[in-house]
Amino acid sequence: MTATAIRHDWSLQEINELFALPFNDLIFRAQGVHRQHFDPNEVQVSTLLSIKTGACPEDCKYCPQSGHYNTGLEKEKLLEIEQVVAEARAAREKGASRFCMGAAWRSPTKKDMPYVTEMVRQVKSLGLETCMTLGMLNDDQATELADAGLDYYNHNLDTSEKYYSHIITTRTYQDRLDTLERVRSAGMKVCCGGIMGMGEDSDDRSGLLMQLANLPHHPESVPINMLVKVAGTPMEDVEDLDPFEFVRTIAVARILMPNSHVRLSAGREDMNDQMQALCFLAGANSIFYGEKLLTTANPEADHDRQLFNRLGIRPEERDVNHTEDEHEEALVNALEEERNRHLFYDAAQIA
Ligand code: SAM
Ligand code: DTB
Ligand code: SF4
Repeated sequence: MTATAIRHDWSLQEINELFALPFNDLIFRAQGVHRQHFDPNEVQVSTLLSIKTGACPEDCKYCPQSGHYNTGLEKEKLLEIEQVVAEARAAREKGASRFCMGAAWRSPTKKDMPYVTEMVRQVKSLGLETCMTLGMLNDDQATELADAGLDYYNHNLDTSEKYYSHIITTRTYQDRLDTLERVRSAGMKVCCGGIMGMGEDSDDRSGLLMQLANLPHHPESVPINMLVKVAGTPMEDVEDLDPFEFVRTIAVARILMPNSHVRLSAGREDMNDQMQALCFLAGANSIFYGEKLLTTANPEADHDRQLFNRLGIRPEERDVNHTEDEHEEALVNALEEERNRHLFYDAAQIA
């Protein structure tokens, strides 16, 4: 078995061809890639906290926090640092290894920065990895966050470039790409993905994955969200996506970005255990853990613990920032182990 090449030059046609594989072949291939790069029985666990809720000036049609729609959400000012740290400590006690703080902002203001950087410092001092999602950043803000020790910045592209203006009109795709570039240049790890089931077509799902996979560096973390339909948003009645199409999206993300953590992100509350197991089989190896996402429900932590036990999945201790060389070495060791154990057939046979 040869190592999966890390590519940044995928064409839409190649990606569409992966999506079009018979389901079993696609999953087999994705699982093969997954086993070359990760322990297949480990899943990274993050907990989310909304540090500033609602009244967002952006008009993202999926979002309960946009001030453009009436979703009945109670808005909140930026939380006190002590409250954020207390929530982070509680998440750590429950077993999270990363704490993600989200704000309903278009961008942080100058006045917000000392608060959010202090949150990073204090949450990090608990031994947790830190992630923030605060909207668009300028160069100085990206540097300030990196200097505070922020590990990850989440900034989703959400969908393809072609479908973007159907979903959001208050910013452009290029705005998003610019922030991603600033986050990278400042030295932080990138968390970037999208939402499925927003009425997009299959080219849009391929187009999003093409954008992500053809970035100069793959995002370390790729959240694949299933739309949570919230009453009052323009997307409340959008047609359901075929769940197998969602699983396929995870499988293709796994194949295109072998070293990235692919997160089975929002939408698990509406998925049964079997569907989630299929997503793990397709190569998802990260989840949000804890009863709440930002403003909507997530499965009970107890239920997730039981699901992990039933599937023999262990929470990943910490996300280690492997270089591509280290991955290469880890890969050789993992392959050797697989060969010795005769656990898996050569996925390349099907490729
Ligand atoms: N305001 C910042 C931004 O947009 O980057 C950070 C917070 S925003 C809520 C983070 C991400 O949550 C969005 O980019 C979107 O992908 C996801 N999201 C928001 N509402 C969602 C929904 N109803 N279903 C699934 N994902 C959603
Ligand atoms: C991501 O891709 N999904 C998370 C996180 N990154 C910030 C947010 C999901 C939000 C779902 C709707 C809500 O709870 O408000
Ligand atoms: Fe605001 Fe982010 Fe929601 Fe868009 S996704 S409305 S930017 S909170």
